[in-house]
Amino acid sequence: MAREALVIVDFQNDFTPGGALAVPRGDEIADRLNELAGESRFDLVIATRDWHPSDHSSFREQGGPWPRHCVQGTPGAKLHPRLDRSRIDAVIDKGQDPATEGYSAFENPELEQLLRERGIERVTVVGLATDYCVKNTALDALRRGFEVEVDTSATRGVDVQPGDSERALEELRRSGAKIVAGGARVP
Ligand code: VGL
Ligand code: ZN
Repeated sequence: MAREALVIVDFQNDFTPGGALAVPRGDEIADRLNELAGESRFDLVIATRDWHPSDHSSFREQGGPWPRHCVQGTPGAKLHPRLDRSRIDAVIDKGQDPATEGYSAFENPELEQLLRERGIERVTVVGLATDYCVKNTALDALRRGFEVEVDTSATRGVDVQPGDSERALEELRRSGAKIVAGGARVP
């Protein structure tokens, strides 16, 4: 069996209801994330954090598209309190570079290093947001030669334009990712 990692993308306060850049119903995935993180098929469970300097180029004040969010060290940048930290083996921060959007967690080279070190061949990508950081992290994983699965029971999208998340999943499917809707229990 291929060695497998779970990558939980940006499940942080600012991306959940009440946060600065709330993903609609973003908090709904908490239980499913914890359930996945406890599955024995994962040899490694990683949580990523969007971790911006306060003058990041993606903020409106700097001419970017987003309200200020996930500023390093602020409460909004903390992992969501309902994420069971005891199941997380490593936290990888990204988005520090003021010059890039930082949508892909692979912008931090530590992610690939850790996956290679542990002999991971397959990654399941979940978290927030489907149409930005989940999408770009999963596409980068494919480009780097990993088998990629995205479990839509544990992702939610921003959908600035209606259908963005559906289109992101379609692009991922075309690029070679396996899209599953896990968590459904057959009675
Ligand atoms: C994200 C917008 C801006 C994400 C991060 O985590 O999907 N989206 N920064
Ligand atoms: Zn961001």
